[in-house]
Amino acid sequence: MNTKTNNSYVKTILLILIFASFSSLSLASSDKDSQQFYKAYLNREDSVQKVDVMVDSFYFKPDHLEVLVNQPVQIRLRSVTSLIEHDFTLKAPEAGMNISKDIPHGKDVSVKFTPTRTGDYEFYCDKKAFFGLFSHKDKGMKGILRVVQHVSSP
Ligand SMILES: [Cu+2]
Repeated sequence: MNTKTNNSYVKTILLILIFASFSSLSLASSDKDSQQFYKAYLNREDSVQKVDVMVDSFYFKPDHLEVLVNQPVQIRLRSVTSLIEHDFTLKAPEAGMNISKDIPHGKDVSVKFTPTRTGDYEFYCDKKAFFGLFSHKDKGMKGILRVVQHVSSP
């Protein structure tokens, strides 16, 4: 009697796990299909490329950014989270970017840097949640900064 109950319990757990892994797989693939890179706005007066990014648990929006190489970039990170602190981390010193900036909840924080090499660079939130059980990055709080060649203006 007891073994039977245990078996059905195990089966239920297995089904939940299988379903969970399938649903996360399909989510990941649909994300890749709909990748669109948001171009930073180049301010002609100060030659700074500017972009606003919304920050919440657990995402950046937009999370695919495109900027020009060898031009200063300013990302304004606007936290709309009510309790949790996030950060903006981008570790690519070979491309002139070595950023780790805390974003207190509900605050606006700006990061400024100049990418010196083209390519795709991952940025993410390096904070941990639930006593280090998972990272915000694991929950999807990440994105891609695409650095492209300088295009001549028409
Ligand atoms: Cu975070």
